[in-house]
Amino acid sequence: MDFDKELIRKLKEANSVVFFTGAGISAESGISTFRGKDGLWNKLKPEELANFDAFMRNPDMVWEWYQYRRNIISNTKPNAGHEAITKFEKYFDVTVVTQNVDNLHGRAGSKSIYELHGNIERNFCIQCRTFYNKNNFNSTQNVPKCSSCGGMIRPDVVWFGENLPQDVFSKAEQKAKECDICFIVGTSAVVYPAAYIPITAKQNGAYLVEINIEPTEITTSVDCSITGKAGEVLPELFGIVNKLDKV
Ligand code: BV8
Ligand code: ZN
Repeated sequence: MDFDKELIRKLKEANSVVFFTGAGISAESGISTFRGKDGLWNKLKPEELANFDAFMRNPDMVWEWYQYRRNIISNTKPNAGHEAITKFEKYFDVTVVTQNVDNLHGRAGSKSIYELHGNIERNFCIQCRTFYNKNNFNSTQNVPKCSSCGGMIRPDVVWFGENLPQDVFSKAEQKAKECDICFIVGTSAVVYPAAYIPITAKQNGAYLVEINIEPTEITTSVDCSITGKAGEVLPELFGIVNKLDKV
């Protein structure tokens, strides 16, 4: 794979790097994306499942959907794309800002991760906010009740119409403002305010690099667009960096 000379020059100089990721980086782990041809949102409407009103209307159906996704995620593992990002930590101050709730960056061992849309392995009571991790409910198909107040338990993910965790978002935004290079990996960049992260990086002088199998909403604003699978491009790119005499 041939990489743009300017990108190599930027990698030589850079210290801090942000990886802004979406469902595409987990596609090679067998987790379907949202908008791709077999994407989740093609079969099911986000407003019917990934929002609070839908949960209150039919908690068991929404819970069952998250149990179905958890089951897929727990039977898969991080791929070469997730792993390559951990290796970049050898030469750069790396920050992962992800929209993914699948915890695969965490399982790959990335040290600095900001989960903008939460994590499907965590749950909390909607009444008293007691937290429960996934192992408490492996097999329960119906929405479980809180042992301290009897309230319904929901996945700790951000649903449409819900605010992102403010502290997580503002820290991620700060990292975007400080980074030298921002990689945009496997995202259609249409969900807000998450999609402001690469724009904020650009506005603060970062070099934007997109890695995707097809053009997206943000392709016209990036400095370097690499067409390919994240699990193939990122290990190759790390191979190049490894040969650069970066200390
Ligand atoms: C909010 C968790 C304040 C749940 C998710 C401004 C403008 C327009 C709309 C809005 C706006 N501000 C707010 C909105 C509304 C809404 C929004 O953005 N709507 C969009 C659809 C227009 N935003 C919200 O509701 C947010 N909250 O704004 O609160 C507020 C409060 C009250 C009233 C108003 C506002 C909350 C949004 C978070 C929702 N939760 N996930 C769950 O997972 O169940 S979003 C979910 O969908 C993901 O987290 C992710 O963010 C998004 C999916 O996007 P991607 O990850 O990019 O996946 P996608 O399939 O689209 O693309 C995959 C890409 O990978 C493709 O490009 C494909 O080509 C590529 N690819 C595939 N394979 C590979 C690959 N690339 C590389 N390698 C491969 N192998
Ligand atoms: Zn409770």
